[in-house]
Amino acid sequence: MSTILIKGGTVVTAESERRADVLITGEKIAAVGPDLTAPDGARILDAGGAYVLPGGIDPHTHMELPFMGTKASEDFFTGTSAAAAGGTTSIIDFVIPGPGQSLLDAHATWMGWAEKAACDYSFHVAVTWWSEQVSHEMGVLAEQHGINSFKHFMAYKGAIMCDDEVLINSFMRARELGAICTLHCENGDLVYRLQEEVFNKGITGPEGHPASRPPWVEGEAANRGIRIAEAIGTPVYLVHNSCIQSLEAITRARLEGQIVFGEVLAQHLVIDDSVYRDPDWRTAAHYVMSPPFRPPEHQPALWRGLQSGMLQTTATDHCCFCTPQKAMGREDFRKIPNGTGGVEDRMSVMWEHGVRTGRISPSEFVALTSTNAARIFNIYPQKGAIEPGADADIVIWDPNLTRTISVETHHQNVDFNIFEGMECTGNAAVTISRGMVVWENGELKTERGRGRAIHRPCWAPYWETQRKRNALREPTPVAR
Ligand code: URQ
Ligand code: ZN
Ligand code: ZN
Repeated sequence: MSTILIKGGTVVTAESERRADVLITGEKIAAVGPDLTAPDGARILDAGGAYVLPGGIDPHTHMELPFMGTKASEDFFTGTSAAAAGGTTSIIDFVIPGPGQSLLDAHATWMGWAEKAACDYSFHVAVTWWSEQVSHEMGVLAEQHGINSFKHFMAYKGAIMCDDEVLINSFMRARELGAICTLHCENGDLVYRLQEEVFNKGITGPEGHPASRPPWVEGEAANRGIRIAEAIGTPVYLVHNSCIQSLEAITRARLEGQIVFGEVLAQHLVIDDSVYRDPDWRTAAHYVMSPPFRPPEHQPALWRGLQSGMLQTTATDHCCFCTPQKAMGREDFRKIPNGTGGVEDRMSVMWEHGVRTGRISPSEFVALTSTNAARIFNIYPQKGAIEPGADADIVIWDPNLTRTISVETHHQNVDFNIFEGMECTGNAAVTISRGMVVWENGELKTERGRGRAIHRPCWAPYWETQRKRNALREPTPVAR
């Protein structure tokens, strides 16, 4: 069994920073403490002057997703390898059955695709239709396959969109199972009509995309999803919050004691809607994703959401389509496959624009890139922790290591990079996945198929507070 001793680093957890060594035996962390001695035969990694962090967890990716008539260009091996190059050692991806398709069949299909993964993975399973069969299969997934989160798209009318009836049925079933509901919050009916209106005005280019899904379309769905969850008493997690309006909906609910979690994508924190005004159609189309990039004033609000604890996680929604795929919408922005990448860059971007600017501390960085997602999706301390018994998913983070993000050097399987040219100081020097060095000296050492599915039990302690808090809350006063 291999042994690694990480010497001389500063261990950073969501709670503290301290000088400590980390001893890894096999796939697990064996000891954490000052001046540990290396057993015979141990490999020594010098972390002097560097931080030692829990491996990043990206709770929102879409490797090889079939979507909008094509398929995302990143697969589970190349995507988890690129993730490792950036310090991320676990992903939570999505099983997205088509309407009428068995959730169990879809889960088996995605599990087959994920067998090639280089690092660990899990799935949110989407509920895109409703029947007794769906209800039954949610139970099988929760009880036998370690699925504790079910996804709901409130957008994408005519494809995978849930109406309120499906939301209500699914939320009630999730409550029975002790599962959490995750939500893509855009009013899909509104988007559909606004797209038609914009297109019929002759706006056919990528600039039509943000014009047809303004922030209040996201804010309406965020509030509606939260209120349905409140009425039913189900914990809820809103993915890719991009604007002030959804943040306000989350903040209000959390201040009322409801258990609502919010995610923000690294790209929404640093890229604004000016990208859609690029004269080169291809460049503008590269940034077509939903929710779209917003006017710059939304970014400081999202950072405040992270600083205040109203938003708890960062992700990437890594869903890559190459330029020829984006060109499917050359004459009609509604046909541009929605999605952008970033699984390799999230942690560098968060360090550069978060820690180095002073917006967040190193401990908050760990919470936002790893530990909070582990706690919310009930895989802590197996993941997201540096303590004996935890999986040895660790990053030696060199705060002085610089890199310029570029398609020329990235490991993602896509022909552009939305952060092109961004200079980042602070990067992963060494990434370890369950005790194996998968990235060091700028070189990937991942092994196809070494990744494992992470079992995520229901009834997370985090969510149990939901019911206690609801019970404690004052009954809504009867209108006088
Ligand atoms: O909506 C999502 O999260 C998937 C389909 C990726 N695409 C996107 O534009 N966000
Ligand atoms: Zn989405
Ligand atoms: Zn997504």
